[in-house]
Amino acid sequence: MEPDLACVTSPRIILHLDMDSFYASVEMRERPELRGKPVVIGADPKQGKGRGVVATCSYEARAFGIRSAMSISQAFVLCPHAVFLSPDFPRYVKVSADIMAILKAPGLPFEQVSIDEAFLDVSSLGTFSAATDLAVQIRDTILTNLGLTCSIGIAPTKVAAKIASDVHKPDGLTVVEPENLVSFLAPMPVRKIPGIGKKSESELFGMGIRTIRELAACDIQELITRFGRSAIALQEIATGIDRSEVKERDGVKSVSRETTFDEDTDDDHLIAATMDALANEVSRNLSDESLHFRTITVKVRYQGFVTRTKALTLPHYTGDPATVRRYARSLLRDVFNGRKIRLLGIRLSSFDTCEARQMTLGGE
Ligand code: DCP
Ligand code: MG
Repeated sequence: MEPDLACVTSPRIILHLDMDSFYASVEMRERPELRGKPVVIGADPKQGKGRGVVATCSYEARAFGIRSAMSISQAFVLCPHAVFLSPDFPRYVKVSADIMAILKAPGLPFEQVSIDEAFLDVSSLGTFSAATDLAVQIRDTILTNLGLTCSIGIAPTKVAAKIASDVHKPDGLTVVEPENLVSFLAPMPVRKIPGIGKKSESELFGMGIRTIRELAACDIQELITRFGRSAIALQEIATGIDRSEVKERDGVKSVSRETTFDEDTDDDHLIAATMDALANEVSRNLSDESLHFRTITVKVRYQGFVTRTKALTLPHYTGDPATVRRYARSLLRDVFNGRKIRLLGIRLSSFDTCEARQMTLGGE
C-alpha cells in the first residue's frame, strides 16, 4: 500500500504540453516525403566522421536507438540510411510561437519552459474532466492549424503533469487524478523528476534509491546529508507534494549558440575568432528579439569531453555586440587552460523583460 498523501496536496489542476520530436516533426511537416522515415536533426554526420551531436530525431529513428545529445557519428552507425538534416532554428522559433499562442488563447495562467513545452494552470475549470476536454481541444487545434502532434499530461502538480506528458508519447494524453497521484509517481525512476540529472541520480543509486517510491520512504537525514536543503522538497515531490506554481511568464529566457570544431584545436587565433563569431550571432539574435541581457556564460569543452563554464553578471543591461565579444573573450581567457578545445559555446541570459522561452540556437 502506498501512503495516502494525495489528500494533503492542493486541489490544483495543472496541464503540461510537450511537442513530439519537435524539430524533426517540423521538418517532416514541411517535407511529406520524410514521413515514416528515420529523420535525425543535428550536426552533419559526414559519413560517420562527423562531430557534434543529435538535437532530436523522429520516433522512427528512435527505434534504431538514436537519442537527443548522442554523438552524430554514433547515430550514423546505428542508422546510416537515416535522413540527416541540419537544424533550421528560426523556423522552430516561429512554430514555437504559434504553439504558445494556441496555449495562451484560453487566458489561463501560462508558463513556457522551453521551446516546445509549457504549463497551464487549469484549476479554474473546476474538474479533471473539463481539463481533459480542454487538452483534447488544444491537441486538435495544434494538429489542425499546425500539422504537429503533442503530448499532454494533466495532474494535481507541475512535477506530476510533466512526468505524465511523457508517459504516452507521441500523441499521448495522460490524466492523473488526485487519488492516483501517489501510485502514479511511486514506480517511476527517480530520473523522471525534473532537476534530477545524471549526478543526482547516481548519488541516489548510491543510497539504494532507484524509484520515486524508494525516495519517498528513505531516511530524510541521510538525504539531507547528501542533498542539503533541497532534500526536503525532493522527498515531498516523491510523496506527491509539489507547491510550485505555474509562473506567468513567456518569451526568451536565454539565447545560446555553440559550435564543435572539425578538429580539436589549441590555436589561439582560431579560438578567439570562433568566440567572436558566436558572440556576434547571439547578439544579432538578441537584437531581433529587442532584448538586453546582464549575464553572459562561456562554455568550453576540452578534448575528452571535460566541460568548463564561466558566467559573469554585469551591473547593467546591455545589448551591445562589442560588449558581448569583449566579455566573452575575457571569460574564455579565464577558463582556457591551453589544452585542445573541442567545443565553444556562449549564452546570454537575465533579460530586462521577464520572459522565459529558452532558445538554444545551434547544436554542436
Ligand atoms: N533539443 C536539443 N538538444 C537536446 C534536447 C532537445 O537541441 N539535447 C531540442 C530539439 C528538440 C527540442 O529541443 O526537438 C525539444 O526537446 P524535447 O526534449 O522535448 O525533445 P523532442 O520534442 O524532440 O522529443 P519528445 O517527443 O521526446 O519530446
Ligand atoms: Mg518535445
